[in-house]
Amino acid sequence: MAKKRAFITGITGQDGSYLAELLLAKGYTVYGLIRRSSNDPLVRLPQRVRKDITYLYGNLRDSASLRRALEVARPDEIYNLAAQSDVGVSFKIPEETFEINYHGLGRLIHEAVAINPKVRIYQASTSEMYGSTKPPQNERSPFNPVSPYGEAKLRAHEDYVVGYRDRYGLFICSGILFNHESPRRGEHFVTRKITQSLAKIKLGLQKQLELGNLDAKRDWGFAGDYVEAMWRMLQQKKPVDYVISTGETHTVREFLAAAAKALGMTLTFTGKGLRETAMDEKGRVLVKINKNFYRPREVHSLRGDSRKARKELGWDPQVSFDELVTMMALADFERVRREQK
Ligand code: F7E
Repeated sequence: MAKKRAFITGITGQDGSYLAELLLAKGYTVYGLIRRSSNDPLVRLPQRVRKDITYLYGNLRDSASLRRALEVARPDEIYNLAAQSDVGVSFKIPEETFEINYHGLGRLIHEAVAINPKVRIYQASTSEMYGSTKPPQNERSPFNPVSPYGEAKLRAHEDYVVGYRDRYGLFICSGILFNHESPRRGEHFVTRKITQSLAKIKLGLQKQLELGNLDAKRDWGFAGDYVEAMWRMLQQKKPVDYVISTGETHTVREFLAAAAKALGMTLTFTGKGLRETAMDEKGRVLVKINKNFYRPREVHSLRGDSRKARKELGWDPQVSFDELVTMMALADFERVRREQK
């Protein structure tokens, strides 16, 4: 049988790198869309995987570039992981966020279907679409996004995933993924920001860490587990949308305390709101609140109910919250220590 061909947008990100590894291990030929840039776009991809991927230049703002890349890749499966994925930043660049996260999907579908009407498409949808909906959130919960990011992703889901599937019978589905993290997570997301800064503090390279809202609750899973669910969705007989989550929720404060513990530090929290601080055993203030890291509107509490995926896809998260935090904290500690030498 001919090898299956997969096309991944966003291959240079955390999820793209884990998904590429998974698909290569399953015997796929993997094509990755990358933007032309002066920095090395492949930094997050482990060396052993880099050489097995065919990179094609293009981006979601440019239909002609997508067409050219897709004509080379001729994929059986497309995973649309490229996005302006920073929720806080989306308040500052709402048009650009819509351009990529909404119109980008439209362009990708039009070009892909013109080449192969039977192509299977996975769309990276998100728990941010739930916004102010109270937890637990599942496939039947109402969507109430509170950020330009959440709104753009919701419109893409409703117009292109649900809309095109119903109207044109395309094989396209959304994975509604709750937060998923790893040592490869981008450094501006709160989990990596915490583990990287604590590693530097522990090694005497940084004095303090500044954060925003510590009360926000997130359902954090391991990205390596979540890409398995993406693949399973495209192997189903019919395209169906699924919530992918652990079902457990923790505050940012809990993540911070657990990461400190993994590095042998005990944090004591005092004060409230903007005056809250976290001190170490010696009374040194390691964490302060900076109002600039608060968002104009916040998603206060997310906890996904992924029973449908567990039942129909046979998918289960393998890494617990404590294992995830420890994995990230130790990976950053080792990396910072290595780079220091
Ligand atoms: O924020 C709070 C912040 O930026 C988590 C993206 O992958 O997951 C991610 O979106 C929480 C928020 O992720 C800081 O206010 C406090 O409540 O790590 P985050 P996110 O916004 O949940 C979803 C599923 C996606 O789809 C997105 O693409 O942490 N927080 N202090 C902070 N957040 C950041 N970034 N930095 C802080 O200093």
